[in-house]
Amino acid sequence: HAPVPADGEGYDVVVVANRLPVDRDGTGADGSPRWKRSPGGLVTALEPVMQSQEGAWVGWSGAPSSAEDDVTDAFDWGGMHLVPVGLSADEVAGFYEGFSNGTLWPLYHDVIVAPEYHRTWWEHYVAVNERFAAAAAAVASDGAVVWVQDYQLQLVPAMLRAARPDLRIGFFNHIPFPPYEIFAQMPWRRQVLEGLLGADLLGFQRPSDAQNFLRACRRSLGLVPRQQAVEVGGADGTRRRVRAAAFPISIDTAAMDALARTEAVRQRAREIRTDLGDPDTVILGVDRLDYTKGIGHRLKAFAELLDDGLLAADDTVLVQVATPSRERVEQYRLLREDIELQVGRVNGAHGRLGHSVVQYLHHSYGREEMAAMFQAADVMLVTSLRDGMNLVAKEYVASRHDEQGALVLSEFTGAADELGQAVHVNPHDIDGLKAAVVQAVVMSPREQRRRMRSMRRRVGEHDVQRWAHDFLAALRPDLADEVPA
Ligand code: GDG
Repeated sequence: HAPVPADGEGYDVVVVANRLPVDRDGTGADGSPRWKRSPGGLVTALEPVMQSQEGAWVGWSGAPSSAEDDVTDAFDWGGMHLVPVGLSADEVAGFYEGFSNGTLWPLYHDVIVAPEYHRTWWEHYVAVNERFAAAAAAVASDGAVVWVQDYQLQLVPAMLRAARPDLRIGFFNHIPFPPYEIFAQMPWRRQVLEGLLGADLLGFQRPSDAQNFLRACRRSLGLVPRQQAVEVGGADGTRRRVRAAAFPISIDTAAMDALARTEAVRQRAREIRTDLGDPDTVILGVDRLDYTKGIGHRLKAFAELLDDGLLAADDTVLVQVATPSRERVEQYRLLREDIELQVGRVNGAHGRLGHSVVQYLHHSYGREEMAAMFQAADVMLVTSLRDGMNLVAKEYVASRHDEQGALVLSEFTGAADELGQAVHVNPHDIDGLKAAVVQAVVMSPREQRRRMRSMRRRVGEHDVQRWAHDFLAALRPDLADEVPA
């Protein structure tokens, strides 16, 4: 066992995530590193808990250890204690780009591209998971709650339990958990399941993900699930129950709504439409440039609608924000080439001087600009082939305080479970996708309002603060009163 920090030392709530909640923002005048909060809901969701609870966050800084801007010492930021975990350049390649993004990501997203199984990647994955577990074990107070995040760290729960049996351990999987027939491909499937089973509570996006996990436990480890849980043997011969359940993640709805209502954002939304040439219809897609998002399917449907004359090239613009992502991974380079070729073809066939039908933007934008784009869009397209949740769909809804706009939403997203009033599509069915886009484009303001109201109610009631509250309360009921819902 690892030493437990002395009484009064250590942190009562510890989050362990691949990345720290901050990004490097240059260097201060005194030579010390400057930090800015990283985008994304996880920080927002956990910040209040961390601040009220003596919280620590263990994660990688984002730079390899050899890089000049790497940090090694823990520091306090925004009311939290941040503990950097160092990764060598080889580990970034093997653990992060390799096993996390070249093996697990495609495997867990229904093998949209073929996962690669490399033993050296696995070795890096084990070694790096050990380092995260050791860092967490060193800062958690006696009996602390430790919440491990996501697929990069599936071995941490068991490693942590072995080192620190006093801890209460939770794990949340942000991406889908695949059906056993797919999961079974993985050469290290038992080790992964055993790693996860070190937790007391496993959270998934959808009930079907939790069921897939429990089925994998039965098929691979012979554990029989009962009432959403399996029993495993503890080191001391006792039995321990591990629960697996759905905790659908969400966004900071109030913050998104407030941002969208500011005059600056409303003004910018009007400007965007003017800059686009005041078309009748603005259609929007916002995704990391990732093969799970179905960007190619979307472009194909859009191009065919123009070919068929069902959308007018003069009066329609598709704005596609494709945020750069994982650019050192080969599949992502190939995807970028495919998408850019497709965009070029549509614009070549249907554009005219001074007007492109597809505005393709391979950049990332600030939050305000995103809110303005959401407000400027008549139709939002979310066509993922597989997506744990998809926060963009919820952000679109939260930013439409005018109760206008139509959301086309893939049934293969977690968000589809909650947003029943979106126009649901199977993105593989190109004719179905085309029909859904037309339905959204011609939808009456009245129907838009009816559907948007219902979706806004859902996202208003189920925000990311509630997600964190529900998970932590299920993990340790005594925390329920201390975490704002
Ligand atoms: C994983 C799962 C699950 C994107 N471009 C910009 C920007 N974004 C923001 C979006 C949204 C977030 O990034 C992306 O979240 P998604 O949920 O859409 O997708 P993943 O990145 O794949 O996230 C997913 C999620 O984890 C949480 O559990 O929902 O299923 O795959 O918030 O708005 N934000 C800014 N500029 C950009 O250019 N500011």
